[in-house]
Amino acid sequence: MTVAVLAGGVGAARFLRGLVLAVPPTEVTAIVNTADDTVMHGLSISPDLDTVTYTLAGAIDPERGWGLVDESWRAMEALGRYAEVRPDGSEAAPTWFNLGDRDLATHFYRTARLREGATLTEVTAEIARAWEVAVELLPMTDDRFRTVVRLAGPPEEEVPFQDYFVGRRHSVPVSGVRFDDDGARTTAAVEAALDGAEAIVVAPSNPIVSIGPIRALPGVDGRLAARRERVVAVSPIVGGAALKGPADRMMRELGMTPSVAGVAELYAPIAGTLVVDTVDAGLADDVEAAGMRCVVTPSVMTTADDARSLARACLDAVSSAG
Ligand code: FO1
Repeated sequence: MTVAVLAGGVGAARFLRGLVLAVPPTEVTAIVNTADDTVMHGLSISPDLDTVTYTLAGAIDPERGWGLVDESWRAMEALGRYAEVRPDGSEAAPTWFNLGDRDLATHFYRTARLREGATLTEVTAEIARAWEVAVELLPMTDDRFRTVVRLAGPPEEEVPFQDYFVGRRHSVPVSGVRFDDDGARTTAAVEAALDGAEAIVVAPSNPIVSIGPIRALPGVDGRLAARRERVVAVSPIVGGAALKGPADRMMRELGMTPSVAGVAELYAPIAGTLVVDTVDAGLADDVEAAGMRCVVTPSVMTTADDARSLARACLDAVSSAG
């Protein structure tokens, strides 16, 4: 069964690790959020693409969920010397965003290839090949597309996504999210995956800042809605809380209900089924009232086997939807 997965970072990567135990990796395409991308030290960094690549390669740091396992940090330590002499107002030598020594090689390669004129889609495929990842990894767009977060303050201010997420450890209240998209478009490869996959899974990623950007690209919601019976979403909210990251707080701060019912309201236009954890079984009626079928199954992915069972439940939901 060919499967397309709308993916953010850690939650999606763990889901994909299980999916490739349930179907051959060559039948899987991941459409990955690039709205978290940033430039540090002049290097093009694509955190969600890297998290998915490293996880599928078995090289991710399992504790952090990002970056490489057994990483060393000598370049970051060496940068500290320059951070001390940097004049006021200079952004040289940022040390708040941690780039491991071996991880740097990925950013060197991506940056150099983009400068040579390669597209992000091409470079992502090359990086995946280097890591022997057989899943097709597609950035959601080859164009510049950035999430901008409005902090509630005071004072209220807009900051780039990584300033909020890493710089402020996503611990400050948010009053808005917008996308700086410059007319970005999907690629032909993304469109082919959305139109052709036998099943489409919305991974358990943040619905606002991970799945939201993919859905904001022109045509994506329309393509998903047209195939709604083949689309299944996994709730990233379990028992009213996000398993990782700020999804629950963000939903509340932006006026949504941080529960599987709130997730159902967001996804009902594009997905026929919502998969929720057993702790949320009592909210199945609310999910159905929002217009989605509800599948209740353990969804916390502690082991690869948990992830495989969750992936299987998603594929079964699509098969039984006809
Ligand atoms: N997340 C952090 O919490 N702190 C970091 O210093 C950090 C550095 C980093 C470097 C490369 C990379 O690919 C990812 C990195 N992340 C870091 C993770 C990442 O920024 C976020 O998890 C995602 O953007 C949210 O999906």
